[in-house]
Amino acid sequence: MKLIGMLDSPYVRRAAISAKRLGIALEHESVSVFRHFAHFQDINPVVKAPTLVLDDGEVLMDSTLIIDYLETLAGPAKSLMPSEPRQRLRALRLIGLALAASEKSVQLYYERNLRPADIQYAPWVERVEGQLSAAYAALEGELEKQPLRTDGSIDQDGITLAVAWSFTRLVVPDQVDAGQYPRIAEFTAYAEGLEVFVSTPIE
Ligand SMILES: N[C@@H](CCC(=O)N[C@@H](CS)C(=O)NCC(=O)O)C(=O)O
Repeated sequence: MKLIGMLDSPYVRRAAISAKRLGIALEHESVSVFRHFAHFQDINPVVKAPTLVLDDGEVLMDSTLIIDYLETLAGPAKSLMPSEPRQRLRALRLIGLALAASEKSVQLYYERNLRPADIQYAPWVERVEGQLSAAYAALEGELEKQPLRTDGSIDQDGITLAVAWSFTRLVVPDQVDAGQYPRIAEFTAYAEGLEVFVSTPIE
């Protein structure tokens, strides 16, 4: 199976790291949705990163759905998600917030880098900035209530959170002050030191 997309995408990176944690070997092809648009179209006409190309040629997209499929292949014993309902609810909440933070960072990045400055719409930008701050404030509050484990392992909630924070710090660093979100920053520093993260660097 081949994972298509650049590791500077938080979605591609979470899928790649999850595959490693699940013990599933994936080939990786770094194809950019912008610089290699035509080549990406040949693989997946919808041009969404990540795309997973199965050995029989079937094409799957969306990181959460790709991870769902990889989880199914790996089996429940290797799952990165808790099965106990309360713990699962919390993991899902963290993942939802971290995915929203990723999405809002992507939107701000596209707004700043793709849309010409003279047609940028300030109220939209302010709205997205507020949503991004709200997502990280909620995540910081969740970590204050209950820290994520830092015992050398990492599950889906931690992967998605750390990948989101590293991405936001890379593409819109002015939006997030590490001092304002110390628990997120500290957890991400832990995650980025793990072998699965080190071997899956942001490109
Ligand atoms: N919900 C999707 C979001 C994927 C996504 O938006 N990826 C971006 C790259 S970071 C992309 O494909 N952008 C190209 C486009 O949407 O045209 C996921 O989790 O995979």
